[in-house]
Amino acid sequence: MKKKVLTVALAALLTFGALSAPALAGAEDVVVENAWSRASIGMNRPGAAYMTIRNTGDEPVTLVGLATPLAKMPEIHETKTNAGGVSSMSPAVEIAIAPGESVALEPGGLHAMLMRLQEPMTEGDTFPLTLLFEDGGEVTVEVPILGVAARGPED
Ligand SMILES: [Cu+2]
Repeated sequence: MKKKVLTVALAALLTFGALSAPALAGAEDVVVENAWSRASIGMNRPGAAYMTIRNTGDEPVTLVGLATPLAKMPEIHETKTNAGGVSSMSPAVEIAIAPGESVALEPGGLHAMLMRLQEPMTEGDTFPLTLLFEDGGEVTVEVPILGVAARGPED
């Protein structure tokens, strides 16, 4: 009986999808702006990348992971500073972005941590970074590598 309900629901979903194509919401509605990163000193320290992720759709989207040929272990991290002024980073498992909202990855907050760099990050180069969303969608951005002392996308 449970199976039958599921089948009906699936049929309804497929019909809806066919009728409303190509306007399915989700990762397709994600716009990434102002991506940037800093040049690295060698490859022993991880790199970091920053950007604004905007959900222009009508459905919430959830960022669940990252992929890039530049680093073997790219992770979303969050920097937090405690009452004593001590900063620490921890992995942010998933980041939900409500419809019409945006999330900023910026120094001192959320960031894309690029661990186990496969090559040095050289000023003037770019690298592709793919954002993986819960609905299976992906958005790839080309991230410019700025100077070692850059503090924002305009530096
Ligand atoms: Cu980090």
